[in-house]
Amino acid sequence: MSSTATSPVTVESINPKILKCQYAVRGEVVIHAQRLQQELLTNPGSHPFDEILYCNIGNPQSLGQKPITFFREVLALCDHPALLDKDETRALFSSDAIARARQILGSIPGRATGAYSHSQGIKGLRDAIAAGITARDGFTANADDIFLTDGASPGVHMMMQLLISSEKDGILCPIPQYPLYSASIALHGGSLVPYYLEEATGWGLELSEVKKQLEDARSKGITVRALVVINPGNPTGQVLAEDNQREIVEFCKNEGLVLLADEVYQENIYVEDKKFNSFKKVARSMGYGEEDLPIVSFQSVSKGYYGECGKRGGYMEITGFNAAVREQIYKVASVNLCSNITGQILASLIMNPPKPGDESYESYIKEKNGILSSLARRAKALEDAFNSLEGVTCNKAEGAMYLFPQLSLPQKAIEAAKAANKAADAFYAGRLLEDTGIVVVPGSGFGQVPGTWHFRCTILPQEDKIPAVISRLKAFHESFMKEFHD
Ligand code: DCS
Repeated sequence: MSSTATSPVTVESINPKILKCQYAVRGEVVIHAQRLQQELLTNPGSHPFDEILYCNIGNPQSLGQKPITFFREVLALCDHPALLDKDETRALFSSDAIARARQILGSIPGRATGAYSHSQGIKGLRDAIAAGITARDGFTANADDIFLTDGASPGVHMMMQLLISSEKDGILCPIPQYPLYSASIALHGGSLVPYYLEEATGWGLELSEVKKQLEDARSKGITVRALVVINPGNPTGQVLAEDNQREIVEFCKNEGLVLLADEVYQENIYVEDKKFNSFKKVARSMGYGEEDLPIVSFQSVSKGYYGECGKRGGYMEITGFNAAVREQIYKVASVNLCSNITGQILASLIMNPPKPGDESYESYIKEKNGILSSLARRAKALEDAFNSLEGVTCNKAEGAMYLFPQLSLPQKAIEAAKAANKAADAFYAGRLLEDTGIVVVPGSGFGQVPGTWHFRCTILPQEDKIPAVISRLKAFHESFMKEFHD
């Protein structure tokens, strides 16, 4: 089909909400990187680097992180149950993986991992997840509150779909934010009500700012329905203190807001003085029950030390909605039939890893701690490197998988960006890519205080590659600053 004039579908005729939706994590810089990668393949030596290093996306296994053995053993056995009847299996798989696979298969009707499940997910797996949450929080979780999803993303979309009827419905979101939120709000036709995280206090969440933005939105006739909190933060990496979380819970309760708690980085904390607390736990420890406020917690198999992004597993735990609303949420889940079963099994495993005394426990802990301590070292090395550059300041990555340094760029660079019709940070990211093969995401993709420039860089390249990444970054930055010196 070449004639666009007669095409029944044109960019002008498709849903304008799709045109409005943006997702920079796989945006222009990344598309350019893929082009360069192709050029390197067909014409080696055509660029000043021999590989593209994707620091744009939190996709650990794509950069060489190994999966956790126990999780994969259980998945393999569940997917091919005939292995359980073979003698060799006992030599190849750990006894607790075999026992877990048997237990999981026993909870799946007909042991059929190729069958659709209940639309919230297999009941036995939801029981296991609820038990994992109870052990984590010290407050009872309920399997009926768990909705298993293909990664956290579909859960977020489902909640936006539930809460947004028109642009009069607003969702309070942190800025900078992970652009799933802005994209999903745009797709569902709502209004993003921004609250700015304070960079000077390590990306602090100031309640006075949230209040101000809520009032401002209300004065414009927007009904604010929910508050999104990403903890630990993406792209900002901060971990909220419990006092701060209490204030947020209190605020949501008083203002009648749904608290959408994105807790996918709950295992990614790299500093001794910070600890993960789920919002539900904080609310319950304040004495608030289900009836006091609705809370949705999102969790994913893509993050943590497991990084199983491609398996598409996750769940949302929904509390504080009345029965009639829950029925509607269930109905929407049932339109999608169910999430994939491998992802469901994995979600139950990350919430119930091996325990002391299990055959896998020692090797599991070694793998887990190895990954987390390496991530902490990589975060610190990159943070120090960014802070050593002229005109760059970078907050600590207390958690998550990213650094979000601020760039003070010379006026000439800002003008050159304008002349190229680009935001200054997109211009910088484009030049970084062309000079070094390193792919980062410009700050504009996450939102930032107007007039400030940032980029997001993951901490995920394997540890032995970090020195080379740092020296390439440094050399590029120095020559960029020299080129555009005022
Ligand atoms: N919430 C946050 C805060 C995330 O960072 C991500 C993914 C998700 C939800 C959804 O992930 P899943 O659907 O895989 O569970 N993070 C993206 C990012 O910033 N880089 O890689 C993906």
